[in-house]
Amino acid sequence: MKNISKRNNQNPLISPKDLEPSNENMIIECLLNPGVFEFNGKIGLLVRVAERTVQKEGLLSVPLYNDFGNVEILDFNLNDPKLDASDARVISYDGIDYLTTISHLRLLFSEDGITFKEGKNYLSLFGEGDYESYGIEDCRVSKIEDTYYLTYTMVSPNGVGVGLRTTKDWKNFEKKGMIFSPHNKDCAIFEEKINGKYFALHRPSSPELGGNYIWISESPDSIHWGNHKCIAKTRDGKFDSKRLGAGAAPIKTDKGWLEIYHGATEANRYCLGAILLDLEDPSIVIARSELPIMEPIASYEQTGFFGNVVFTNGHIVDGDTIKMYYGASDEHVCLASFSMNQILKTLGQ
Ligand code: MAN
Repeated sequence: MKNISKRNNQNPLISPKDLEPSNENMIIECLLNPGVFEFNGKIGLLVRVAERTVQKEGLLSVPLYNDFGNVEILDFNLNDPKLDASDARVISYDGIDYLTTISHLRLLFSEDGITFKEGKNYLSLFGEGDYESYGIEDCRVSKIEDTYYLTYTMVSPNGVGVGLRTTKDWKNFEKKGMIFSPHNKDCAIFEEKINGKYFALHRPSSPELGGNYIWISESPDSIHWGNHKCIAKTRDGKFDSKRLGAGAAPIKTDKGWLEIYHGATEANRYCLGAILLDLEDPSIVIARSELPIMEPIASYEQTGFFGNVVFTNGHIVDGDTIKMYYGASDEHVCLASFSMNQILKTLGQ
């Protein structure tokens, strides 16, 4: 069964033109991949805002944060043979990679889950320090007791790792530093402890031997992680043949922990699949999608900043319904819903 998701008919819900850039030198290129949470009776999105410097004719300009946290601009001549600009997300010049955009995270709130406004009196979250100098991306929000755990991608010339910040009120944040060192991303912490321990899904990359696989790890305190186990690998000829990574925190069902994840092919086509993990020992995989539960088929998912992408890292669960927020073409924030039971049926449950 394919595409069992129901897209909201107001999609895309939020697009780059809907928000103001963080300063006058920047333009918002993409709004994507929100972390999702409930707070004070509202639905909150922690949206990734990817900004680019204003482009000049014949040049390709990329933003960088200097040591003082200010944006600097590097210009490359578009005709320079040392420049490889074939991927909209990252360029390479003379063997060195640069991001075309820098991302920060912005808080939006909604009463109905469809119309979102920027939270007044709430600050955006920016990259801070040496390990976030190219920005912060794709935050998962997990709530355990009264604390929200924000796991996000830290990007810097040192590599791509997973950062953790926590908050109780979305105004005061505690920085816990890097919890998974490079290269690692797509980290979601389970929303309850299992046998007294925190669990997290994450995605290290091992290019020579191994690949871009989903791993699970446990921790006594959410900061120090161990007992790493690889639970889901790429599969030749399937929608997740090149890379895969966890979405938001897994959903507890009576059949197991249900995780919606993204899988991409060699051609960078990003689809969503599901995986079911054992309730007592979530390193045991009970079932996994053979076919995607959602594919990029809407026009706004096929064409955009980086086309053919549906990517999720946030949802709200309401009875049997999963209201899933997702990035379409790395450019817009969209909403689709799933029946949990229908997903479980595709997994033979
Ligand atoms: C990577 C990340 C995501 C992005 C996808 C698709 O997984 O950079 O943020 O949405 O690629 O481009």
